[in-house]
Amino acid sequence: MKIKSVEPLILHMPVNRASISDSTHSITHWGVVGTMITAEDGQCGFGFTGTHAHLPSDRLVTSCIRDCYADLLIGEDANDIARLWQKLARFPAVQWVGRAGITQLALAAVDMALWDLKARAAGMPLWSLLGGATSRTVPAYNTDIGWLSIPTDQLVDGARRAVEVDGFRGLKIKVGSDDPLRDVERFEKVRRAVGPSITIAVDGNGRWDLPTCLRFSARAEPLDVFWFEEPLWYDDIAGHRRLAQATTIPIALGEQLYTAEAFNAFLDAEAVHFVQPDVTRLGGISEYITVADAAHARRLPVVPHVGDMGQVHVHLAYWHPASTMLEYIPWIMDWFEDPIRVTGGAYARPEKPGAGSMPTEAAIQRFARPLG
Ligand code: 0YR
Ligand code: MG
Repeated sequence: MKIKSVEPLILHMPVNRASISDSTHSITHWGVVGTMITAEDGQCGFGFTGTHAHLPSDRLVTSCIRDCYADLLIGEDANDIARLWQKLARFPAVQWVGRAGITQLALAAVDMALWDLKARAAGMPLWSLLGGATSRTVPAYNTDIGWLSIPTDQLVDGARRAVEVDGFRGLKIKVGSDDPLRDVERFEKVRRAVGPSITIAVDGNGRWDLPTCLRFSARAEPLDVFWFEEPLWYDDIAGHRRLAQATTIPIALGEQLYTAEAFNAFLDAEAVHFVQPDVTRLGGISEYITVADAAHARRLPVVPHVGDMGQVHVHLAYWHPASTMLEYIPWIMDWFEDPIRVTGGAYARPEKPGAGSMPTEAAIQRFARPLG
C-alpha cells in the first residue's frame, strides 16, 4: 500500500454552547487539525490533533505536515507504521527543532492517519486490529457538566441530570479559581446533590501553586475526590510528588506530556496515580501504547485525555487492559463517520473499520479553514 498523497486539513468545529472555560483556557471551537493520507489504490486514512482552534498555531502544525513530513512519507509503504514513526520522529533536522510541541502534534496526526488507513484496509475496527477487546464495557465520565464557566446552580443541576437522567457514574469538575474555597464549595454542593456513590474528579489544568493545592486538598479530602488532575504546572515532577505525599487524593496527569520518557519520570517519582496519555499529543497511537504499557506494568489505571473527543481513544480503551474509563465531552461526534455513542454512562464499542478518526464529507465542506 504505497502512499500517494498527504493532505493537511484544519477544521474548526463549534463546542455545544457559546464558549467554555477551565482555569487556563476559554474556547468557542475545537480544532481538528491533521491530515488525510491516501494510498495508490485509493484507500485513505485520517489523523488529527485536537486544538483550541487558533488558526495561526493550527497552521504551524499543518505546515510541519506539509513541508517536513509529507516528503518523508510519499512513496513509502503505509503498512510500515513503526518504521515510519521512527523515520519521522528521528529525522535529524526536524528533531533538532522538535521532539515536543508542534512537531509532535503533527507526528500524532500522521501516525493516527496511518493506523486509520491500516484498520480500514483490513476491514477491522482499530481495537480489533490491535489484538481484541479486553473490556466488556468502557464507563464514561462526564467532563462537560463541570466547566469553570458554569455558574454553581447550573453546575449542580447539570451534575444531577447527568447522573439521574443520563446514567453517568462518574463526573469531573473544573477547579483553579482565584479562591480555592470557591471550588471546595462547588464540589461540596455537587457531592450533596449526587450522593456518595458517584465518583467525582477535579481538574485544575495546571493553574495553582503547591500551597494552594495543599490548601484545597486538605479541605476537599473528606468529600471523597476521585482524583486531582493537573494540580500543578505540567512539567513540575517534584511538586506533584510532594503533593502526592501530602494528600490521600490520587493525582492524575498526562494530557500535556509529549513523550514516553516524560511519563516515565512521573511514574518513577510516584507523582501520578491515574495515567492520562492522549494520542493527539503523544506522537500518536504508537507512543500511546508505550505509555499505556508502562503504566500497566506498574498496575496503574490508564484514563486517556480526549483531545480527539473520544473518537480514537474509545478503541484504545476497549483494547488496552490498563484502561478503566474514558472522559466524555460531547461536542463534535456528529461530524465523524463513526461517531462515539454513550448511553447509560458507558461508551458503545465501535464496530466500523478504522480508528474512528474520519470526519464526514459534510464536516470538511462546512468547517475547513484555509491552510495559508
Ligand atoms: C478545554 N480535560 C481537559 C479543554 C480539557 C480542557 O480547554 O481542552 O479543559 O482538555 O483538561 O481533561
Ligand atoms: Mg484535564
